[in-house]
Amino acid sequence: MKLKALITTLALTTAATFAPLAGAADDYITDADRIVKEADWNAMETVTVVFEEHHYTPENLTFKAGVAYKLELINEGEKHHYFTAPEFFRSIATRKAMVNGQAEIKAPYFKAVEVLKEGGQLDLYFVPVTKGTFPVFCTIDDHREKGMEGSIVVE
Ligand SMILES: [Cu+2]
Repeated sequence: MKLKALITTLALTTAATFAPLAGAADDYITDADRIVKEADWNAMETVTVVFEEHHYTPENLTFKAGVAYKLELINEGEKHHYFTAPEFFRSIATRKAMVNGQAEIKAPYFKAVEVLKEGGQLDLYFVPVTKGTFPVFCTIDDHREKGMEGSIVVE
């Protein structure tokens, strides 16, 4: 999907849900920044996903549009694993990603994140914006075929 089309989708989808956008949005990053700023981070909900060979627990996630979330991605497996969800990552307003309380990454959105084996952890702070069902999977070797996939619902 082209960025322009995504922006239009974001504007149309969010207008009726929780945060009215001022006219036609033409700047994805500005909109995401505003949504992040306006979210109630004191009411943030924490969701944890554990990676192991070869599955996510839980494998299906549900988020509410407009709510502030911390998504903890923890790898308890013996291999590295990906959390690849490009459509989902572009449907949310990302605040930041934090790695083991030691580093923060600020970016408008991600395509995939890799969490390293035996205890690696990445925390993603975001606000779901666009409703829908999005796939998530691991792109390493045959992990997806072995069951390392799931779905993310934004409602
Ligand atoms: Cu994997």
